Amino acid sequence: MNTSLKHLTILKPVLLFLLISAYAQAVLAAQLSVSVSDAKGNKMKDVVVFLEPQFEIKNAHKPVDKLIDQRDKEFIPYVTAVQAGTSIRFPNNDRIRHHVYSFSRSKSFEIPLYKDVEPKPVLFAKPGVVPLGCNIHDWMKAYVFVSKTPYFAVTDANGKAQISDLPAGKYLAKLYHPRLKNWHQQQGKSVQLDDQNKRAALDMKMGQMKKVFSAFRPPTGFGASAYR
Ligand SMILES: [Cu+2]
Repeated sequence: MNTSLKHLTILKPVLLFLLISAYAQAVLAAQLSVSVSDAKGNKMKDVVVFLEPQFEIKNAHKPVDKLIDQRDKEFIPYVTAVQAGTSIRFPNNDRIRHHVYSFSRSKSFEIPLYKDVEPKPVLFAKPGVVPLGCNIHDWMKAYVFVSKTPYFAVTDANGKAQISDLPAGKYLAKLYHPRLKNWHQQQGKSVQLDDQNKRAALDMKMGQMKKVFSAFRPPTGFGASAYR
């Protein structure tokens, strides 16, 4: 082996290390924690916190299939956020039949009455909001927020959401909730994530809220509900 080749052999691991650290820096994997409350300071659950990156996304995640359950004649969860291009499964875990549908502009679909056999997953390709209903049980309501970007999370019962694996850069954080008025017109809160700011936290307030219609759910065991 001549000397230059020998040098290369020694240098290889060094080069590899440098390459890996350069890549890790570009990816950064920062984390943003967001706490959401309403005007009175009450913690808000089921709020989608979504980030609009102010840069071009390079390493886009491939969406993973999601699931919206049907149990005790309710959709679970009430609010689901997915990236555009995600398929959602709608298993029915009740002993009675459901008929899932939406007339949304983002995704209009219908899964006619079904019970034991899980229907084919439904693809949500277009960003927007997709309200779900059941043709049999009027009170069954759920919402799918279809996001343009892969950076979002839904707040838990304590009003907290955490978005992880974020590349370095500047973002606008925005909110969606079925009761939030004019959510698509909000300015958002700016946040910069980099090596100096890898773990950021934001407090966000809900804007004006509206009432959403919810149908009466008859008590179980009475009237028609006993048979449905
Ligand atoms: Cu139903």
